[in-house]
Amino acid sequence: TDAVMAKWRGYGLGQFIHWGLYAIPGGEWNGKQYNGAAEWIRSWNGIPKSTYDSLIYKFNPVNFNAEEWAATAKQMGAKYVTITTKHHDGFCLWPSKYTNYTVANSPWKKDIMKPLIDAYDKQGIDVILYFSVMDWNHPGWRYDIKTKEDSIAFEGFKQFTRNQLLELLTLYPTAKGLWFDGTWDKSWVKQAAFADELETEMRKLRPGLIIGSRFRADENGKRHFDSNGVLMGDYEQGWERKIPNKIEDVHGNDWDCVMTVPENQWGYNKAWKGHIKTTNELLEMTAKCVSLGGNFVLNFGPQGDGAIRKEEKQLAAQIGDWMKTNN
Ligand code: JFZ
Repeated sequence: TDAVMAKWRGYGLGQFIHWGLYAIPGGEWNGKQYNGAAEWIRSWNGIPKSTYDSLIYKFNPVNFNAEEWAATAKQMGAKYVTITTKHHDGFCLWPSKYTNYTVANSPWKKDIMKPLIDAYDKQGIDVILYFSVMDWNHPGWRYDIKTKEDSIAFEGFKQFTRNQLLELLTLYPTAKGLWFDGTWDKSWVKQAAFADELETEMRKLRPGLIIGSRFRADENGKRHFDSNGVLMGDYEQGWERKIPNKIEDVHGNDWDCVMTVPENQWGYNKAWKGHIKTTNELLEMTAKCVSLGGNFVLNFGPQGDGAIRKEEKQLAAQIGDWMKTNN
């Protein structure tokens, strides 16, 4: 892990990819533009589970080109990429054998993670797997555990989570680490002992694996330190759309800052909402993060058809031009 982290510290700029079924509606439902992060459309828009889940039958990204995604990251000067293997909706971009809710059962049929990881590997760009523990598709997932029935269901969910993580680490051995999300619910926060066990298992299976601190996030989604104030994870995942002001703010920890181009949109949104950050603003953020010892990870939300929107391609090219001349 030390050697992998030594390399991680030198990344500087990274690319984040949010891609899944939510890219198909792209922030719009029944002709109405919805006011929230596009990847949360099912939840905030009150879309019935069965209606949302049937988006799987529309997942057929004919313009998906893994080489092009990796080339865009390369052009931007990104040294690593974090890709959503599964976001909160539970849809898996890999053919997991632990659920039917995967690419394998979409019209596309094929694995998305494998060609992506191969393409990024070929460009020399390291891959980190984003994984949401919260899973709106799984029958055993709970916000909170109140009844005996809840706890039985949640035990099944824990095994499912364990199986999926070990599956990912087995299927994609070149991935360097994990970026966790959806760990803030009461149900998960109370599973510290299980998380310890699972962490040991993951590290045994994949020596050198790096694990983000949000694996242990508390109920407020805050960065998680143990009772001695030691960060629980190899790097701090707490800098979300915000940048530390001074070096003291990071308490000597490794950290990454993940950032959106519009205000708070991670998945593809047809409408580019709120203030759209300019290339200069993004470069300034990159420089600030790097000067404070962190990595800056810029989010891309590819379209439902698999293409990268032109605004993002343009940003990647402009950032890349600056990176080339200013290293
Ligand atoms: C989460 C997701 O809900 C969101 O869709 C996206 O994937 C983002 C990268 O992560 O959103 C969060 C999680 C934690 C905080 C804020 C937004 N936080 O700790 O402030």
